[in-house]
Amino acid sequence: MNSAVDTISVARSALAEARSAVVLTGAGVSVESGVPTFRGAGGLWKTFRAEELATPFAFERDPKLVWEWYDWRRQRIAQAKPNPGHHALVELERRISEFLLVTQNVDGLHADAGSREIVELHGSIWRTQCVGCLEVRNNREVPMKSMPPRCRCGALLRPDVVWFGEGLPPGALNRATRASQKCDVMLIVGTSSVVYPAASLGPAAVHGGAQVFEINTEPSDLSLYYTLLQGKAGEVLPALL
Ligand code: BJW
Ligand code: ZN
Repeated sequence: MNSAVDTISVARSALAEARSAVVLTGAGVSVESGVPTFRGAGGLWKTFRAEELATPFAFERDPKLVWEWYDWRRQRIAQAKPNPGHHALVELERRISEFLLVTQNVDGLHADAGSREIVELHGSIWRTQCVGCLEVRNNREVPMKSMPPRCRCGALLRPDVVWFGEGLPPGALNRATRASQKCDVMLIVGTSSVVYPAASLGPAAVHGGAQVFEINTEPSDLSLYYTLLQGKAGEVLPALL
């Protein structure tokens, strides 16, 4: 018997019987849409790692450099369309009465696909926040005309995302944590599970008694706590329906 197919049928049955489910996604779910991941092959921009650019210190030191990275990513994401993995999660939401999609991604592709109950843990690349007056605005300008961009009040604008050392939006983290603690099934899709507190949601679900399945092309840091369905999100997620 093919064990990968077997675990897929176990996951499919668990989802069919679930009253409540949480799906946690990371950069891997958008790879098949052409959006690069942060870590591993293709995870570097120039010679920088995410840990060097996604920080308030990097922005303070060199806002233009940090904006060049975001502008490059915004251009890639602007051309991206949701893939079969994103679409399968829309259908899953339609089938399960209590459903929450928790994403670490800032690309907005889950909403583009039609998912409705979404918690964005790390913000959105399509909003800016003024570091002076703190105003948050939608911003779809691609490429950015002035680098780094400035607010009407004259202060610098930053991407409205969560950088290392910054707190997650408290409402978002609370909602994600509560749902994870009480769900019947959790799917963890396309994340290396190295960034906290997002990575703690899987263990919270295990602790609450949920069946937790991980969908990833490679084992992650926390795979031994979950049932791994190894493969591409765009192929495995549709197979779960
Ligand atoms: C596929 C695939 C396919 C490929 N199909 N799969 C506890 C322990 C240790 C450290 C900490 C801790 N608690 C807090 C920390 C500090 C820190 C942290 O976690 N550091 C670790 C790196 C060590 N966390 C924070 O600072 C957080 N804030 C916080 O905790 O505040 C309170 C506090 C402050 C100060 C001190 C202590 C506490 C904030 C974290 C913010 C993360 N921000 C970023 C940038 C967001 C904006 C942007 O996009 O630019 O979020 S970093 C980056 O990593 C981004 C991502 O959302 C995040 C996670 O990455 P993800 O999604 O997992 O992507 P990859 O690339 O890592 O993995 C892709 C995966 O896909 C791989 O596994 C592939 O195999 C797979 N894959 N193709 C399926 N087709
Ligand atoms: Zn301002």
